[in-house]
Amino acid sequence: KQIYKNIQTAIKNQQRLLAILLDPDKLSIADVSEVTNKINASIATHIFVGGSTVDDNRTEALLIELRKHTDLPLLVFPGDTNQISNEADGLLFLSLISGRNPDYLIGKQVEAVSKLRESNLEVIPTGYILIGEENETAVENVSQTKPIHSEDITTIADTAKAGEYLGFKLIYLEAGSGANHSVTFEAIQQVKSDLNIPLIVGGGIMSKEAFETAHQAGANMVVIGTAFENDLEFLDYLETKYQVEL
Ligand code: 1GP
Repeated sequence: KQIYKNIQTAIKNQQRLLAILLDPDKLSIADVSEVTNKINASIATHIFVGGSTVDDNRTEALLIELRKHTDLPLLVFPGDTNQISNEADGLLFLSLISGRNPDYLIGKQVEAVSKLRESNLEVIPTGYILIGEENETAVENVSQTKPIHSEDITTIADTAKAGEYLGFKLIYLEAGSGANHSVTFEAIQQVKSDLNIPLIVGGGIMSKEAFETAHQAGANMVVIGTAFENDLEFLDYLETKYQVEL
């Protein structure tokens, strides 16, 4: 159970982390080899697997295939308890702390326990904060919760800090998959200035500039899904994996 420890070490060494989000509903098993070749050659450090709604068993089948093709840590990023699979290395154990729906704060988590008890997954408690306009994201739809408005930076920062005080090990600022606007520089910076746990930022990161901005604002890990889904060359633009030391 090294994933969280390795994240902390990477941050200490000022390494930028990048997770690629793969949606089992969109990625076919036949394409895994090509997709993982791209990921393995890129600066990606983690693979997240999940989606707001995924048919039963597709997550597990994808994880089994991914494991054949990559050594990167595989983390389930579950939209629901049916996505929990022992074929991953770890699980982001999410609580949607921007919302006020008890099902997504604690209900689903209790439901997940019987599966988790029998698994070897590294369970990483994650405070999940949805940010943006109303009626924009699948997360909002599925969870029936409102996002925190992107300009309400105080509430965003206070929610993240409350997550830290509650004992979450990660905070994840989420603009929603395919969002038109990623989490703003100001929001990330404000959250980070006062947070002592690693910060993940994702949703709508569609360009190298957006990736750089999120890291410069203080994100420790950036998550990219849609941009890579749309264009398998996208990761090539970010940075080369092996930099020449001068
Ligand atoms: C969604 O943060 C992730 O949960 C990634 O979003 O698909 O917009 O990259 P994108």
